[in-house]
Amino acid sequence: MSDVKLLVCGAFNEEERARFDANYPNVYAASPDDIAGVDADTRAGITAVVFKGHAPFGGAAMDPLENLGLIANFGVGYDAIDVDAANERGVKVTNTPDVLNDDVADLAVALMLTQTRNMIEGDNLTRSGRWAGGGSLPLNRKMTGGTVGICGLGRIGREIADRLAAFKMDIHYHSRSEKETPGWTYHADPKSLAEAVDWYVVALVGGKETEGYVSRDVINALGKNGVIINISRGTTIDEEAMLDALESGAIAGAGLDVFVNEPHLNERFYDLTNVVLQPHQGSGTHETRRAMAEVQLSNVTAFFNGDALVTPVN
Ligand code: 8YV
Repeated sequence: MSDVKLLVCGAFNEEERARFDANYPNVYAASPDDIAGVDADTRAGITAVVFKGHAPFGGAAMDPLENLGLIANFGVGYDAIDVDAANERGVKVTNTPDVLNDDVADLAVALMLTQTRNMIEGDNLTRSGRWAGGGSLPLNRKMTGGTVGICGLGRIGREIADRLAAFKMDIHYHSRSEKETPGWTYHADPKSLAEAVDWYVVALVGGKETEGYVSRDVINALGKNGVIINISRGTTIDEEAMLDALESGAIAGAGLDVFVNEPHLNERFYDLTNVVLQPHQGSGTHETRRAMAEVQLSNVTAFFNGDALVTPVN
């Protein structure tokens, strides 16, 4: 059996790969589907996988690793990993919570402002010379003092709400249970939240449980002043229903960092002028990605040393 115990799987950048190399001899697979292609002797020695990305990591990708004990995910959301399949095989899964809350919350606020103040068109108008030629940007809507709903008041949702409180917004939220807040309004269901607000920020966890949670009914309840912001997973929203509402003017707009079939977007998005689209960059700063890598590596080290995992999910 080879002495390589770590398999690196996914689109890690050079710095991230170098960090693994400096700590543990490892073997690389571009995606979970490529794991079976690693030579059998090396596979037999693998006990831990570090994973980055959103490609499905199911039981079929775990089975070629007969001694696998850990999948350490790079990201707080681990919906790509089939945790039931991991449980059945006695495989532990870890994630990287908390260290990315600030960046994802910052991006949510940036999406709100960019969409509401039509900043992409403002940039185009300015750099194209159309402003100098007499063009002007139509007036937009004020965000400060508006009414916002956070769908999912977890760690990231809370950071978003805290930021929006500084914008003097009237904050409403929906989550499984009522939370302790500085007087924010609780809604027991996502539709009642939509009826009460103009900005609707989706900060749910991904996975089967929340698939289509923001349904057609919820989207339509938002009304023609409604703006949807999504920094969670594309799957949490009925995307076709959202596109229908954006095209018909049933809602005012959207700011989106995540999509159902990303990076391959539904082409209907490209013709819309009332949306701001981002390439799933919520946690994408040097500082945060470094912190995520450290949490991921600390789980691997704990596992190899036989210590308690730092951020286990199962
Ligand atoms: C990704 C994310 O991990 O943490 C999450 O759940 O979606 C992101 O931070 C990152 O894009 C790398 O895939």
